[in-house]
Amino acid sequence: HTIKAVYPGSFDPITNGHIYIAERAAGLFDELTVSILINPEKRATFSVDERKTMAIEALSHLPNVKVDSFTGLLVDFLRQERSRIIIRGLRALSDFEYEFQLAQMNRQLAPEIETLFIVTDARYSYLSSHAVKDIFNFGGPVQEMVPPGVYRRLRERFPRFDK
Ligand code: COD
Repeated sequence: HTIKAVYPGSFDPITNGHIYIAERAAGLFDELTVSILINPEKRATFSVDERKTMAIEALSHLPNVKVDSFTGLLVDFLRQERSRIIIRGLRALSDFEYEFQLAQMNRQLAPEIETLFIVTDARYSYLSSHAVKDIFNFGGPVQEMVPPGVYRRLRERFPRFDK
C-alpha cells in the first residue's frame, strides 16, 4: 500500500529550508502533502491562497507532492488524509522545545500517528519565514533564501523596501 506523509506548517512564506525538508521527505514516502494551517487568530503576511500558490510553484519539481490547507487539529487532517506520519524540520536546538511539545500533544491526541524529524541542511540552519521577512524589510538580500516566486511576491507586497 502507499505510504503518505504530511508536512504541516504556516509556510508564510515557503523558504528554501522548507523546500529542502519537502524534497527529503518526498524521497522517502510515496506521497507527501504539504499542508498550510488556516489560522484566523494569527495574522499572517500572505493569505492562505497566496501561500498555497507559492508552495505549489516551489514544489512543482516533485511529482509526488501536493499542497493543501487545513483548519482545526492537525491529527484530524491526517486522519482525513489517511496518513499516520507528520514530518517536521529541525534546525537548531531552539526548535526542539516547541517541536517536542507539539509532538507530545499530537501523540496524546492520536497515538497511532508518528512525528518524524528531518534535520535541516547546514545552508538553511538559520533560515525561517520570519527571518526572511525581517531581512527583506530592512533592505537585506533574501534572493538566495527563497524561491523566485516568493522573492517576486515579497517585492510586490513591500515595494518601499525593494532595492
Ligand atoms: N530548515 C528546516 N526546517 C525548517 C526550516 C529550515 N530552514 N524552516 C522551517 N522549518 C520547519 C519548522 O521547524 C517546522 O517543523 C516546519 O518547517 C514548518 O515551519 P513553519 O514555521 O512554517 O510552521 P509552524 O511551526 O508555524 O507550524 C505549526 C503547525 C501549523 C503545524 C501547528 O501550529 C498546528 O498543527 N496547528 C494546528 C492545531 C493543532 O493541531 N495543534 C496541535 C495540538 S496543540
